[in-house]
Amino acid sequence: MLSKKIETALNKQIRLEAESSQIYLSMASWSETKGYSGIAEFMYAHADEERMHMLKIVKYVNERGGHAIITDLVAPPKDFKTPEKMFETVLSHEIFVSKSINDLVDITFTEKDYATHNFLQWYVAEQIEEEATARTILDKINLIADTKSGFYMFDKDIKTMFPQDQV
Ligand code: OFO
Repeated sequence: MLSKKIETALNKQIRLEAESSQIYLSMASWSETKGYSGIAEFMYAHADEERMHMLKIVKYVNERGGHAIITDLVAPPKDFKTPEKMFETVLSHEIFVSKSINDLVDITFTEKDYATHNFLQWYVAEQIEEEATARTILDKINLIADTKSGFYMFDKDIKTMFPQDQV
C-alpha cells in the first residue's frame, strides 16, 4: 500500500509525463508544418514514449492500492522558432524531469518505500538516456551550423535516433 505522500508525488509525476507528451506532440506538429519530416517523426515517437512513461506510473499506483488521477494539463507552446531552439527546450525540459524523478526517489527514502524506490530506477536510467540524446542532437545541430545541405542530412539522420530505440 502506498503512503499518501508517495501517492501524491507519483500523481504529480503522472501529470508531468502527460505534459511532456503534449509538449513533444506540439513540437512534432510544428516540425511537420515547417517541412522537417525527420524531426517530426522523432518527436511523434518521443510523445508516444512519454505517454508510455505516464501509463507505467498510472498502472503502478493503482496496482499498489492507490488511485492514479488523470488531470487537466498545461497547454504546450505551439511555436518553437528554430530546430536548435526547440532542442534546447527539449534538453532543459528533460533536466527538469530528471530533477523531479530524483525528488521522488528522495521521498521513497524518507517514506521507507523500497518497492517504489525500485520501480523508479527504470526512470532514473531513462532520464540519463534522454538527456544524452538531447545533448547529442544539439551537438549535431551546432556542427552543421545552419548549412542547408547539412540540415537536410540531419533531418534524415535523426530518423535513426528514435527514442524508443532506448527502451
Ligand atoms: Fe522524457 O521523461 Fe519521461 O520520464
